[in-house]
Amino acid sequence: MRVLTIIPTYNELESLPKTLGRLRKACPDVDVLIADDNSPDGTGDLADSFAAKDERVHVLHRRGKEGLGAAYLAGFAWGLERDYDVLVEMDADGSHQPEQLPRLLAASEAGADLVIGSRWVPGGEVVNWPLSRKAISRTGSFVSRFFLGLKTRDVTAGYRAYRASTLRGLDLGAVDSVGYGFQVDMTFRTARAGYSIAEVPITFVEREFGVSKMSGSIVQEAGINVVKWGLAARLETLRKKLGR
Ligand SMILES: Nc1nc2c(ncn2[C@@H]2O[C@H](COP(=O)(O)OP(=O)(O)OP(=O)(O)O)[C@@H](O)[C@H]2O)c(=O)[nH]1
Ligand SMILES: [Mg+2]
Repeated sequence: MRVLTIIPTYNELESLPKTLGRLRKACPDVDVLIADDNSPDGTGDLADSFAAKDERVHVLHRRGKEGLGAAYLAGFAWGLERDYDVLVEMDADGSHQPEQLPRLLAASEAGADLVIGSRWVPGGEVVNWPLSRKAISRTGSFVSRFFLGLKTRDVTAGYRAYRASTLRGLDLGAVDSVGYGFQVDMTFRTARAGYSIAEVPITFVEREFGVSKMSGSIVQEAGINVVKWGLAARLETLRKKLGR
């Protein structure tokens, strides 16, 4: 199984070396693609210096800050072109522990079309989050489950392993959400296309360094979209029924 881990970065000068070092140690056979959006702090140059020393590390330089979703879509395209079997999403900030990647990969190898590293299944946990952030995350998953009819417990989670066949089967060109909404959007598309989704418990650790890119507007965008997608899907089902 050829695995590519995509790490999107925007101003992660302090975090990236730690995360990359841990990942290369925990999973030496896994290739890495750093997708940098021309970080003003020079994360892209730092990524280049790692790539120059390590043939398993690659860098995708992007024009400017276009959001997490756009960076992942570009990373998926890069990996699919190169025939990787599994494409992993991992934050640069240490929230997704590289030492737990083998758990995700085991579930992927066992056949799950999408594996989600989940905070909200038994055994999953969050370290260093205030109650307010936990509430936002759990509410986000609850609202998404309710409106989108999903069974997934952690719908907004960003630590994931997609089989290449799953990504190939989705219309990725139609995905235009950024931030939080991207993960919900992708979960919904995966479930609707009939692919299997497995959740494995992870310990999510809040970032130690750098600045959060989470904002009220990202949460708002995600919330509005979830309601929109849910209604559109129900309308489509209804239309099909009436058409018969
Ligand atoms: N390439 C790229 N990466 C991004 C962008 N926005 C965020 N990221 C990266 O995506 C990952 C997750 O972003 P975070 O800022 O940690 O978002 P979060 O996890 O919701 O919030 P905090 O952990 O509280 O900061 C990190 O590796 C970021 O550097 C972007 O516009 N472009
Ligand atoms: Mg983070």
